[in-house]
Amino acid sequence: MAVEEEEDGIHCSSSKRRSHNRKKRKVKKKRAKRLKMLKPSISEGISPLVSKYWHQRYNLFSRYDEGIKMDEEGWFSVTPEDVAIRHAERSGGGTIIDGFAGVGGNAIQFARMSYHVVAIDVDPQKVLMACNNAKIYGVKDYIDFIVGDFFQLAPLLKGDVVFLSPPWGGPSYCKMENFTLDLLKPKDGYSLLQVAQRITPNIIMFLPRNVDLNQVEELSWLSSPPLHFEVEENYVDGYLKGITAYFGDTA
Ligand code: MGP
Ligand code: SAH
Repeated sequence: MAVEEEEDGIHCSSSKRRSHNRKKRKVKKKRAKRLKMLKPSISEGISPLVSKYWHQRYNLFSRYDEGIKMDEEGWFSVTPEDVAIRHAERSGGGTIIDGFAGVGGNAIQFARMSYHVVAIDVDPQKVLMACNNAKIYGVKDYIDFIVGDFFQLAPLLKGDVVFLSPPWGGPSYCKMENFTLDLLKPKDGYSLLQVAQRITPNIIMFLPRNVDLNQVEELSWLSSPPLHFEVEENYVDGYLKGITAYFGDTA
């Protein structure tokens, strides 16, 4: 005889309860599966800070699922793939010095256009990740990876274009209403452009969307005569992601 029991405020017999529990388990399983699809897995090393970028992972690297590697700074700093493609298209080619290469977002797109890339990063782990990521895109052989400080290496380098996407001070950069060039790391924008100009006047800088545009234009006046100059807004899925300044022949 079925025993009537009260569970969760619902009256049910033991057989009804079994099927009720089965249904509950199924719903739980489905919910867990859905959450797995929506949430980054802990085994991927995704911190709460990185989670927002993880949701944009295919905009960052369309081949993300093939084994792309990034650390926390890599996640929030990598240039979205479409923007990096744009930078590569506008660079004009030759030998590109990527002074702050990170996990390789830009270097890979320069290399995909068969340009020779010198990819520098001060962090050896980033260079390893960039190298891994370049392998996934099949362009490792176009890139010379160097672990080092761009400011120290610049006087020794030769190249046709210098690409600069330095640290902006972390994701809190956007809290600033007006991002001034002294906030760039490890040195301000003026020092950065001056050092890069020792290599070539053809310079591309990827900067925060809230950057002080008057200051960016002033950078072109560091040279006499002033460098050709142009700025561009870079959107992904309708969202403004950053601003690119083009100097010299890239403008
Ligand atoms: P974001 O503003 O932190 O993200 O970075 P998002 O998703 O636009 O934030 P939202 O909440 O405002 O919508 C946007 C893009 O800027 C990133 O995808 C990176 O390409 C670039 N970026 C962000 N940071 C903090 C850096 C940085 O320090 N250095 C460089 N070179 N690029 C950065
Ligand atoms: N464009 C890159 C992201 C660059 S983030 C991409 O798409 O992946 C900025 C990088 O500058 C970080 O990886 C950081 O390690 C590196 N960096 C900081 N100081 C540096 C220096 N003095 N010389 C070279 N690299 C530096």
